Amino acid sequence: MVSRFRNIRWAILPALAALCSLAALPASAAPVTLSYANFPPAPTFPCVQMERWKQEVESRSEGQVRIDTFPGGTLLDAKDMMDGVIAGQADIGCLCMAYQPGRFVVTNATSLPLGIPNARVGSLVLWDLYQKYQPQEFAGVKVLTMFASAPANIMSKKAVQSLADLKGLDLRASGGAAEILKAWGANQVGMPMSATPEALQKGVVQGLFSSLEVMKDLKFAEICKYVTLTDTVIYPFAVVMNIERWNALPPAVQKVMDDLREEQAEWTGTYMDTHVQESLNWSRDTHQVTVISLSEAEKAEWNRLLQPITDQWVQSVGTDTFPAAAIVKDIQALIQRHGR
Ligand code: 3IO
Repeated sequence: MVSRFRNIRWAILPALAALCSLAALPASAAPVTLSYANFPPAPTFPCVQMERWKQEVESRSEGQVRIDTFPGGTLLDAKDMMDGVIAGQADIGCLCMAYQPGRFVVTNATSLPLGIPNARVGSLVLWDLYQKYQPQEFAGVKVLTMFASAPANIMSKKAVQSLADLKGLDLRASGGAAEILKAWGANQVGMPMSATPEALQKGVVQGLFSSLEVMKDLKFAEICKYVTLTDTVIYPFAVVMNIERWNALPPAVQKVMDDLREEQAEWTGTYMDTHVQESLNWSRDTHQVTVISLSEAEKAEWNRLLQPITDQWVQSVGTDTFPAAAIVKDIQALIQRHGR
C-alpha cells in the first residue's frame, strides 16, 4: 500500500510542474485591455456594431484581448473622437465623418447625392473608396472598419409634403446631408446626433434629416409625428485605433482585427437596413407616425435641386493633386459593383 502511494506521488509531480509552466505561456497571460469610445447612446446602431465587434474580437482572439466599451460620450464626445484617439484618451473610437467635413474630404464624398441605395451598399462602397485612396487624414491611426447609415429621410413635428412646407423649417443635419437640406431651402442646423434629442425637446429644431432607425432607438417617434421619404444620402462613419496601441498588439490579435474590417462594414450595413424597416413599422404602429411619399412631380423637383451639388463639389475641392472627379466616378462604379 505504502509503496503504491509513493509511486503515485512521484507520478503527479511532473504533471504539476507541467501545469505550472503552462500557466506562464502567453495565451494565459493577462489579456490586453482596450477602451472603445462611442458618442451616441447604447441602443443606437454605432453602439450595436461596437458590441458585436467587441464580442467577435474577444472570442476570435481566445482571451488575449478585452474590450471595454464606453457609449454615450462617456469617454469621448462626437467631435473629440479623432483627436482623442490620436492623443490616447481612448484606444479605439467611433466617429461620424460628417461632423468634420473638411477633415475627411475623400470619404465624405460618399455623402454626395450619387444614389447609394442602402446602408449595406454604402458601407462597402465607403470601405473600398478608403482602401483605394488611403487618405492622409487617417495616416496617424489604424482604421478598424468603416460603415454608413441608411439614406436620410425627413423626421419632423409638422407634415412636410412639398418644398413650400420645407422652406425655412429648422431641421438638423450635418456634412453632406446638410448641403441637401440647404438646397431644398430648409434652415439647416448643424449638430451631432448625440445633441439632437435635447434640441428637439427644447424646440431648437423642428425635426432632423437622418436615417430612420433613430425614430425607435432614440424615441424620436414620440416627438416627430411625420416622416417624409426622400432616401437621399448616407452618413459615413469610421472606427479608428491609436497607432501605438495597435503596434503593441500581439500579431495574432492584429490579424483577428484585420480580418474583421470588411466583414464588420457589411454586418453593420445589413443590420442597419433591417433595423430601419423595423423602426418605421414600430413608429407607425406604436406612435401613429404618418409616413409621407412625395408625388412624382414633387420628387422630380426635389431631385432637380440636388443636381448641381456634385459638380460644385468637384469644382470647389478638385485641384491638380486632388482627383475630385475621379473620386465621384469611383463611387458611381462601386455603387454598381456592390449592387442594389
Ligand atoms: C447616427 C448617428 C448616431 C446615432 C445614430 C445614427 N443614425 C444615423 C446617424 C448618422 C449621423 O451621424 C447623424 O448625425 O445623423
